[in-house]
Amino acid sequence: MLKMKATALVTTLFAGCVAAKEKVKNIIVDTDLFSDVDDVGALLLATTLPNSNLLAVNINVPSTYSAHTASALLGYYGHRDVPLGIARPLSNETFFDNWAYELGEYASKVAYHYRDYAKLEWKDGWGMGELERSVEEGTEEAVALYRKVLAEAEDGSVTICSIGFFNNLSGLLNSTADKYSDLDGPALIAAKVAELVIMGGQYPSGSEFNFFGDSPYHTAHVVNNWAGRMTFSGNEMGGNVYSGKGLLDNGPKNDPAKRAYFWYNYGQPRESWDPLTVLYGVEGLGCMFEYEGEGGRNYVFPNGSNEWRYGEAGDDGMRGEQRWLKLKVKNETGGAKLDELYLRGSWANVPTTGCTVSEKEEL
Ligand SMILES: *[C@@H]1O[C@H](CO)[C@@H](O)[C@H](O)[C@H]1NC(C)=O
Ligand SMILES: *[C@@H]1O[C@H](CO)[C@@H](O)[C@H](O)[C@H]1NC(C)=O
Ligand SMILES: *[C@@H]1O[C@H](CO)[C@@H](O)[C@H](O)[C@H]1NC(C)=O
Ligand SMILES: *[C@@H]1O[C@H](CO)[C@@H](O)[C@H](O)[C@H]1NC(C)=O
Ligand SMILES: CC(=O)N[C@H]1CO[C@H](CO)[C@@H](O)[C@@H]1O
Repeated sequence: MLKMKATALVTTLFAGCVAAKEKVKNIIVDTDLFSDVDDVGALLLATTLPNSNLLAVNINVPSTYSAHTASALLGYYGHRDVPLGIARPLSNETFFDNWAYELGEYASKVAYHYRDYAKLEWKDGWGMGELERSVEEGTEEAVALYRKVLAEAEDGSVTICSIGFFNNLSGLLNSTADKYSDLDGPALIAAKVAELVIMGGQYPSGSEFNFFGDSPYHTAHVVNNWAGRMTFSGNEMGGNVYSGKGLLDNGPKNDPAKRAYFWYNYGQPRESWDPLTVLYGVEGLGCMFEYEGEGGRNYVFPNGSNEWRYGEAGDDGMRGEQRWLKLKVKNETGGAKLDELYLRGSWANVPTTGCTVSEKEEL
């Protein structure tokens, strides 16, 4: 009954906004799956959009729980074998909202309750030591994973969606020849990466958390030195689009993304910085987005603030095309589109066999 209702809703919404049919894209997601639930929305899209061929997920925060959560989500949404990388050294941190004292922690909960879907092992009774060892053994160091996956990909075929911090990408730029490739970081990127799509910054200028929140030097290193095509998704766009309500109201009862949204924001929708970024990364402009700032380049200051500059060819002469994204539809329409895509992805992935969380753990 509920499923039929949701399907009807999805069909109706889709009629109004049909994205241009693009070809399937090779996607790597670089996520700070930890302190905000919109990373879960983004991973739901990366694992379920028909045009997404997810090559790898890299995590740019060191929490052991982030790796277990990503592994559980990948397994649940049918991508158990997608390789997972994480920045080391690992920590046992969990998120605590000591800023607004409003938001809940979801990562350890998703990781634990959906552990049977994960490729990373989590046995009952395990403490931090075992959980950490499981991540050490079951994931790769993030920069090594970038190099491996890029080396194996077709030339010019990879879209990287950066929806968190920049340590791993900075490490990729600094990397040198290894067992995966004779090319150094910049040469490997030039050969393999079609586009780097970044959630971060404010446009045309301002200050945003992904840019300043962890290591603004790494942000500046990546944004100011990356030679290829870059597209930015700014705070002003995702911060005005709310999504998740559809999933909370009409999603499958035991869907992990639905529960993550519930645990994090107590039943309220959430800003959509990361999911919009992945949606663009996979589908391109479609009917949702348009470009701004053509002919200019983003510049990041050492404090992580950024500014769009239209200059002489000079310093930037060797750099690729850069634009920032603007919504072409109303903010509400953008949120409704995301909700519709979350519902499609989650209803298409209700496990029919094997371990179902519903039978084991009613939450
Ligand atoms: C978490 O990490 C800290 C610092 O490394 C350590 O002192 C503590 O024992 C760890 N906690 C658990 C539960 O393993
Ligand atoms: C990469 O090298 C730059 C200096 O060229 C340095 O500032 C940055 O910290 C390095 N990145 C990493 C992840 O170590
Ligand atoms: C919609 O988002 C834009 C920024 O993308 C913002 O300027 C505008 O105020 C928002 N409109 C509403 C009604 O929230
Ligand atoms: C960061 O540095 C730039 C350049 O010095 C300055 O214009 C900007 O106000 C600073 N941003 C913040 C948030 O302090
Ligand atoms: C190889 C490499 O540079 N990896 C970096 C990824 O980011 C972490 C910080 O979170 C650095 O410690 C690593 O050096």
